Amino acid sequence: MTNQIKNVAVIMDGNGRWAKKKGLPRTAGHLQGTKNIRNITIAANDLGIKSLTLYAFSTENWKREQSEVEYIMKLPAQFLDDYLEELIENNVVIKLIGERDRLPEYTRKPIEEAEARTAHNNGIILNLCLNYGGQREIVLAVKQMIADGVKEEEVTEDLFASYLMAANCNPIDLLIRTSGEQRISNFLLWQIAYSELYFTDKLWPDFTAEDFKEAILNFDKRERRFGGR
Ligand code: V0D
Repeated sequence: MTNQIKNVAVIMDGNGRWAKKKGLPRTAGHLQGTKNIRNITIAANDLGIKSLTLYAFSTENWKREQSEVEYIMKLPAQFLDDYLEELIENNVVIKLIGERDRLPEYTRKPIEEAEARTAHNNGIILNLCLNYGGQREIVLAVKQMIADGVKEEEVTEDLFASYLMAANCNPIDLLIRTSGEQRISNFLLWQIAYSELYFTDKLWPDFTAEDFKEAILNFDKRERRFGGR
């Protein structure tokens, strides 16, 4: 039923608010959000979705308090410590999308090891966008095309797309944003040209596999009604 869905993207918003509601420090919300990445990845894989693209950190977030940023940057290593073996058993492929060179070693290294260990898997592709910005991605693509001496008449949508950081990330069929905000916030821009958009008030740590399935069902209904594109 859902086999036409290739790529679902999610803006995982509301971790800080989740913690505040519970009287916990913001970091507790981020930790809970990390656990939910595991749940939603397994759910999406079970639904036969080809790839799940998650926005975990935007350049704007760098302005947050340094202790919070440090905590967040340690989450990838913790996530992989806790769940990599299980994700491998589920055939998940892990990929990092973003400016890697500006990530601290303790963040980048475990992710690159996970990429290497999962590259040959044939299950869902889990794209983790980290130190990623949609406008930055477009600027970097233009710079590289100029550096490569691409000629004006050679520039096409396909060539341009091949220069994007998220080049091997399929077009997004469905973009979900949790926590009530109805904005793109400099997440994928080029790749959402034909996406359906789905907004929910649920905070990311409260967004369950059931909620995810509901979003997918809603997408299927829209596709059946309008035939897509
Ligand atoms: C914080 C909600 C897992 C969003 C989820 C540094 C806010 C929890 C990862 C992760 C973050 C990244 C790469 C990877 C494996 C896991 C993660 C960040 C934030 C940005 F290969 N959770 N998580 N990355 N949060």
